[in-house]
Amino acid sequence: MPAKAAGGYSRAMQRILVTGGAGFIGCNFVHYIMEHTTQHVTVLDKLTYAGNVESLSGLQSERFTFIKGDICDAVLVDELTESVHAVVHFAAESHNDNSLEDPRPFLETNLAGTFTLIEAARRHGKRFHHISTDEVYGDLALDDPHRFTENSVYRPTSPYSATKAGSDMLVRAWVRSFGLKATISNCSNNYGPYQHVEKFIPRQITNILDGNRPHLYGNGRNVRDWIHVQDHSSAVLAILEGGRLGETYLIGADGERSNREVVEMLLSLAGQPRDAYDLVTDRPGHDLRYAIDSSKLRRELGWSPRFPDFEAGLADTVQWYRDNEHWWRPQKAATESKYAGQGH
Ligand code: NAD
Ligand code: TDX
Repeated sequence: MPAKAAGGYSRAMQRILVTGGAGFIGCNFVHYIMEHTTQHVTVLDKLTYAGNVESLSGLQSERFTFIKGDICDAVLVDELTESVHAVVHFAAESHNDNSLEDPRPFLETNLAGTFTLIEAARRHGKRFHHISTDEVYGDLALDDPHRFTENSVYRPTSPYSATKAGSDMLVRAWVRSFGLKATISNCSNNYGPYQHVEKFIPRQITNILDGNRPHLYGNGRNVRDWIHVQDHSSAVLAILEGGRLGETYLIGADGERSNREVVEMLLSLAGQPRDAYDLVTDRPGHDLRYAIDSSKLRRELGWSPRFPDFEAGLADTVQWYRDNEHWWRPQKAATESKYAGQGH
């Protein structure tokens, strides 16, 4: 994408629209913005199975508005986009396993929803930040010395990552064709509070808390590059404030661990034998390894992670799930029965 002058956003701007703000990363970002800026935040969220308004409880009401709605609703999106200075777009169907069962909602939300938002942003000349994932680059061999960079080739492998890749391409095309004032970030795997129990780390934490054995897909050697969700939030704010329009920034915190290592750490934290897990049928098309080189973000914007110690962050996350059973308990049984139906 062509680089344009930095800016298009400052903390002096008073209103931002956050899509998907009742989901895992979106709600953590909303809490971060409320704490670190004086802005008014409007959340637009459809409250799918993955959204939970409880994750937003306790926010100052005069600086915060919640709207239940769909990012594919062009009339609503147009009205909300007109009323803010910037749009930060987190809303998505986000779980790979679900995309293998039923890809259609991924096409609707991730492609048609993003299209609806960028059309509104370009009509009203608003700053737009698109949240994406490292999965658009496919996977790496375990011994590949390279990591993903902003110049890596797009090679998505799942219905989820294909629709995220498509949404990135739409944003890039709107920048070039219509001068959309956009930036894109592609982040690695997030962990931390408020993550749905369908995802790997919360699923295994809550299995252990329930006295059940963690489930590792395949041989457990797949590698993910973990970043604390608060570090994702600080990176997105840094890009909004200083990122060059039209540019893509990769976000990562050098947190590569195999799934097996993560489960062993969780079992150790629970005082259980490190091998008290089960290997289960692998995910079809399971990406082997993701790894992010975030040096562009660090060099250009001076960003660095504030939670680089994965073991410490994981222990805090375990404690959060211990302390907040009321938040995750209502989703647990339905999630496990869905997995059981899928053969896990
Ligand atoms: P999530 O599934 O926890 O939350 C998604 C939110 O979007 C939910 O609140 C849901 O209700 C809402 N939503 C879904 N469809 C909608 C629609 N049509 N209209 C309005 N709202 C809708 O997802 P997450 O893990 O918080 O991911 C947020 C974003 O970050 C996604 O774009 C994802 O691709 C990206 N991302 C996630 C990770 C990760 O590790 N989880 C890593 C990199 C990038
Ligand atoms: O029970 C499990 N056992 C297991 O071994 C689950 C749910 C997962 N896994 C493995 C699959 C992956 O190798 O753990 C790893 C992480 O799985 P997920 O939490 O499903 O995440 P992943 O597929 O890596 O995708 C995540 O990171 C990138 C997010 O869900 C995406 O939204 C994001 O784009």
